[in-house]
Amino acid sequence: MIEKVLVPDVGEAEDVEVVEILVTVGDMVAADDSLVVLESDKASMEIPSPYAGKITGIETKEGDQVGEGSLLLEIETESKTEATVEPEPEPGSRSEPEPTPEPETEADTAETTTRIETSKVITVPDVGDAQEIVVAEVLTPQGTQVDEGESVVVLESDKASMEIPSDLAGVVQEVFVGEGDEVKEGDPLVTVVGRVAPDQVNEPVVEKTPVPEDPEYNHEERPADVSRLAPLPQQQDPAITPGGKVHAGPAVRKQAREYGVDLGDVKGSGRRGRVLKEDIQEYVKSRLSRSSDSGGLGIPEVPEVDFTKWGEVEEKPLSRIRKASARNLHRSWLNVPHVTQFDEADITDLELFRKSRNEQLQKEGVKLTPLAFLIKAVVDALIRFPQFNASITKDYDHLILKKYYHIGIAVETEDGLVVPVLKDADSKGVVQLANESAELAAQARDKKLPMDAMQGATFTISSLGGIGGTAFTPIVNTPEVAILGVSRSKVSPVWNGSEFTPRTMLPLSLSYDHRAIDGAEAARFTTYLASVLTDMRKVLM
Ligand code: CAO
Repeated sequence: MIEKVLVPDVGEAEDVEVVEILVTVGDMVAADDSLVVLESDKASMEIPSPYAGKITGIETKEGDQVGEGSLLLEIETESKTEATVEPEPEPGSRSEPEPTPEPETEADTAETTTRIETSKVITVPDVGDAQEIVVAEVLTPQGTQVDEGESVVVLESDKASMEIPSDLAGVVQEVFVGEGDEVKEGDPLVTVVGRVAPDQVNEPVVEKTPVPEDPEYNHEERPADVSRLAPLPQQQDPAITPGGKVHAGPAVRKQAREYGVDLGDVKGSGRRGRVLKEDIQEYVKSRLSRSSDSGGLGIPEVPEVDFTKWGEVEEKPLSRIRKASARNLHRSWLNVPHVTQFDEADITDLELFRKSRNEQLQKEGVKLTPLAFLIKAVVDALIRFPQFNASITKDYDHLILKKYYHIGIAVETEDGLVVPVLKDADSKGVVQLANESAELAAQARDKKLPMDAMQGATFTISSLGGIGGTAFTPIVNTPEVAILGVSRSKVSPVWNGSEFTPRTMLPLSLSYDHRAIDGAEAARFTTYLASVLTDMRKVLM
């Protein structure tokens, strides 16, 4: 029996990249053997084989961008019966195999000769519970030739981007919307004129182009992005198509809009000139360096230096995780006005308690480090100071206060920094927090973190306490608004009003987004957090 292996639920990630294919056609695999490595900008995950058997087909290749439901490969399992019901890949998934064309019959030929011209209005489909849908991009201006299934418009809601395909091959006769327009289910987007078999004319096809009822609507004013209709000037680089049709996925289009980049100006390095996220980053970088060269306020580029002038060097490639976290850290550093608040918590009693409990718990295979108590105390402080468990809206108009407490834990791995998320930390006890954080750290180091274990954090803790140091300034893990850095505790002389006493002091470094949090609030947060760590009974109050 031939079984298909599809991309599983990849959580919030819209697209993931196939970074490695671990098998070849003809390989025998056992159930759970890793087949393919997928990577988003947040995580990498190995896709295990759901079956034991022989690899009969590989339907993807390294570098492909795939989404949930995309076909990865096929496995022949023990039973030789052909599969009758196979899971359908998601419509639109890029790895969907081409259907094998049926041999043309006489009837088919007759049908094509009697095809009639018709026009069809492509409308906004059912978009679930999305409140606001905006036209993100019109992909096919008036006059464009489109294939059946080819995307004509990109819509975007607060939850997702979606490309709307034409279900008729033909020419775009009219475009009813412009970029930035708000639309709702049923609104017309474009009209396509094409030829169909007579029996298909019963579908909701209209001969006459409807005009939307909105009296203010005037399609004369926006003839489908006129600039795109103008004949293209001679291109120096064929991969750059200003004003022309651009191949790019929704996530890339969204990123382009965020950076204010016209996709037509970007050279696509993907297959058939498809624009990738990296292309936009490169484009922005080059624009910024150009503006600084010309005396603007862009970020001045660090000049490239030939280090071999001074001695021997070795060039070591950066891992994908390191490159992805470099991008995220850079973005946060550039966008977030960071301030770091330092404090110290007296954890003398907590340490005595932790060590005494550890003796007993270690027999049960549990290891309590200060981290589990930190998570517990942080959640208590977040409940008291909700603006730290929040995100700021893009227009800087609102804080989104989250009523759940998912704590990101920065974990050092040999490939770089990974931040798995300990979900619903408010409902868990210290022992469970210790077990789960240790498990997440182990999965991160073994590259076995499921994609959804990397998402949804509301606040992050970065503990360097096991290594050393007295303080540091962690970078906010955007879109969160604060991160707690923890350094190594040490016994210090503390004045108690009459004498110096030896106390175990834990250094805390809270970096926060100054747009969302004031300095006074940050000082109150760390003071409260330190007081909880000094007397954990406070979490009971
Ligand atoms: N002060 C003193 N000792 C500490 C401590 C602290 N703040 N925190 C941990 N320790 C001790 C632990 O108790 C443990 O001691 P024993 O081995 O004697 O029992 C030892 O240090 C090692 O702890 P650990 O690091 O293995 O475990 P942890 O629970 O403290 O941390 C994790 C887990 C995943 C956070 C950590 O392993 C890690 O990866 N840290 C690096 C995070 C990082 O790179 N951050 C920088 C990101 S840039 O912002």
